[in-house]
Amino acid sequence: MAFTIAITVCNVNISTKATTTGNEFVKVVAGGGNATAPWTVFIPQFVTINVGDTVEWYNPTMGAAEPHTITFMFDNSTFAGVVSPLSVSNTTEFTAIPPGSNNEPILIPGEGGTNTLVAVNARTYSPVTIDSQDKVQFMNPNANYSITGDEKYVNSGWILPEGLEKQYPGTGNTFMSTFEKPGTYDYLCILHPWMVGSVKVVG
Ligand SMILES: [Cu+2]
Repeated sequence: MAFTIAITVCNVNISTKATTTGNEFVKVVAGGGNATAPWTVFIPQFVTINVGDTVEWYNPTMGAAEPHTITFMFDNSTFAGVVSPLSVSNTTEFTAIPPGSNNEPILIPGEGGTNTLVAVNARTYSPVTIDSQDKVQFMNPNANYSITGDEKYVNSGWILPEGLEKQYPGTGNTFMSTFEKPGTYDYLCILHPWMVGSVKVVG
């Protein structure tokens, strides 16, 4: 049964396409399904818009805090891994959210008081951009960002179904982007790298 559902999603994914005529607003679903069978697709997968149009991604998964990201890695050197080992000289007490849940950080003691904390890479978790000069700029959750086409990296951060973002502080429900330059903008979900989409911007 699950296999049949996957095939159906795949068909929708390939055949659906939104086309605008200018200054419009296009919605794209990031994920979907439910707790039993969450989808890992963007629908429509391919959108064609005009310069100045805005795309909004949102996560309609029902009853499951399954996160997705909308991530543009324009420059291969900006590939971002989800898991991030970090060297820390001072440690403190880490408390799981919610308290008592089955969750704790990996903390590996090292020599000379330097420890390694294995954490989630903030540049995959939070909305952030890296511009052509390598300047890193974090944004608030539910970011609304105009892509100029000169960036190296644009990430929505984790997008969760409305209300469920509270389980992951600092995450949001939507990501909006206005496209200022013609071109083809491929993106993926960092958490499910087979989950890919593309925005074609025509002038
Ligand atoms: Cu995903």
